[in-house]
Amino acid sequence: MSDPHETPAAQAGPPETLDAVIVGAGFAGLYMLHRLRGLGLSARILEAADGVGGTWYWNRYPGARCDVESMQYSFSFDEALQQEWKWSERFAAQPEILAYANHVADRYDLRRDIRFNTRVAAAHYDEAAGRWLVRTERGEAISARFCIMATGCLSAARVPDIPGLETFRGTWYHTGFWPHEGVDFTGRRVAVIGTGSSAIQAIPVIAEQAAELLVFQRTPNFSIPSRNAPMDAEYERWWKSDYAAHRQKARQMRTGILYNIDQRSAMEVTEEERQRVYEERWAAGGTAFMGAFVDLLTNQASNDTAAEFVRARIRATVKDPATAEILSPRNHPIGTKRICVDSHYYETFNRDNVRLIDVSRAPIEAITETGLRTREAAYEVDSIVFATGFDAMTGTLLKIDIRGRGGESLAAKWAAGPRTYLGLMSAGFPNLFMITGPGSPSVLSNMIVSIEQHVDWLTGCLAHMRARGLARIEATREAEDRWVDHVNEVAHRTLYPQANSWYMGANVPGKPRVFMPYVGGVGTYRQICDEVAAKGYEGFRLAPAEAPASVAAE
Ligand code: FAD
Ligand code: N01
Repeated sequence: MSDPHETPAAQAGPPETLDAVIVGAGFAGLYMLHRLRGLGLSARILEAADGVGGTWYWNRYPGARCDVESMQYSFSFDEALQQEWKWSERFAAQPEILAYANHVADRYDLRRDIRFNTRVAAAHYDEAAGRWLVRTERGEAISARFCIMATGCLSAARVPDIPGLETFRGTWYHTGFWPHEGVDFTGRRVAVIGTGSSAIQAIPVIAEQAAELLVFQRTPNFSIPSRNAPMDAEYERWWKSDYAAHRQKARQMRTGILYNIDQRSAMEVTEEERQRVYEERWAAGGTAFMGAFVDLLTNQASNDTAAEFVRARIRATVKDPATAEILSPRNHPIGTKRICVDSHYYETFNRDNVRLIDVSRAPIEAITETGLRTREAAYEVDSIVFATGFDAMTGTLLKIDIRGRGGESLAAKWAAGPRTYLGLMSAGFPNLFMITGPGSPSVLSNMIVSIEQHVDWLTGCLAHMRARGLARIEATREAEDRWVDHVNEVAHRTLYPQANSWYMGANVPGKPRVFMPYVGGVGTYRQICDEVAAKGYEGFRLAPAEAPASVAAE
């Protein structure tokens, strides 16, 4: 297993000077570099991995694929790119998405400005110079006017703190840093811990190989069949015939995904009509299920009807009624934890070599030399797969020692939860940007749409500053406070806060319970960002390089 937290040692040297440092070479970092070059700025990406792709570099577990259709889960900024690239399936698998990221890096000649195997340890703002000093784990230093964190919302994989892992004599893996050479589970007894999106994709594939598969479930999730299939030529033609216009529509949608949302409430139609609509969505597959009625995430009674429909499908699919019941989610409204999309997940529990173990009441207490022990029983396995998720949205950022004005640390500032203006900047940290940061739609959306929107906005902002001889931008505390309140207020108009989800930080012991993404919708959010820019970057303080903050233009 490759350890993602180690970078090879190198000599420290004098700081290199650049206009901008970008941390991370996933889709966000790659596109940001491309746009900064377009502005004529000198920029470099620092990337911990030895390749591009971010999520798709690290998450190589069996069954990994996107759940936003590939025709949409792809860049839209270059018509030639979107016309020429051919996706082989409705939902591309990880190797194909990684190949796409590599193609993008090569096509736009990005690699010459990426330093791989380089993990950023610290970023400190030098107020006098108006520059960020970025330090890597190897001790290299780069001085840059702008520092752009493209570090990803789901890039700090978490192995839960279960005692005894070091004593385990078998092999163990985490879906979020899977061995590049793959894993052959043939003949092995395998434990999968977790039943989130990663597990739900991996379990059916591992079950086909393993001699025995034990699935340790703490909380069941709702999952919708993907109906994945080879790319339909007619569908591809439809997209490509007017790609720009379709993308434009997608950008205005709540999720940044073009699909039909039924504008009726689930409560205003007859039971028969509700079932018809759900059946139709279930048969079509994918996350569009949540668009069956307009109020599924705001009205508990409506949500209950969708949740019960899925539970009925689970009962109809899983032959053993006791197993079906354990797989049926009852402790959160459907969609308030990230809805899963699968290929034959529930069917997998009909296999003789697969067993579901409910650890909701009898948690896993220890890893032993030969397997796992819950409060009730011991299980012998050869391999353990942790599909236990991420310290999402803030985890990766806060692993970096980020210090802004007056040496204030971002970790201290965010101790009670992330505070940003628009998910783009945090007050007190001038010229430090986040792509899809907390407080933006990010993980509630087609992330490539949200990445492009942030990168485009930021490119416009930097061009604006250059045209006016401005060198510093900072969110004001007042604008940030207003935005944080707004993000909370909108979240609490929905059912989302009812779930113990990673959106709320609930999966990490001790993490503050704050709803982190902006639930107001991708289209609405874009409009807000555009209005902010049109009003001369309202809520930000812009200043020439050497001007003290007190005389800066508001
Ligand atoms: P990432 O891809 O996470 O890239 C961040 C990069 O930053 C990584 O390469 C990391 O190594 C690097 N990095 C982090 N910290 C440091 C540091 N200190 N120093 C140097 N480098 C650092 N979203 C969707 O919209 N649709 C999907 O279908 C979908 N499927 C997903 C499936 C999986 C298995 C997972 C985990 C996520 C999925 N997502 C999906 C979300 C996905 O993370 C985003 O779509 C997108 O890939 C994020 O791109 P990014 O560039 O912002 O971040
Ligand atoms: O992680 P998760 P993930 N004992 O946090 C369980 C994206 N993604 O990697 O719910 C027992 O969802 C935990 O249980 P509980 C997508 O945004 C997309 O699967 O905390 N169980 C849960 O079941 C997704 O939401 C795709 O009770 C323990 C699981 O581990 C996000 O990434 C594919 C435990 C973690 O689920 C994260 O998904 C993959 C313990 N000690 C990922 N600790 C697509 O399809 C944790 N768990 C696009």
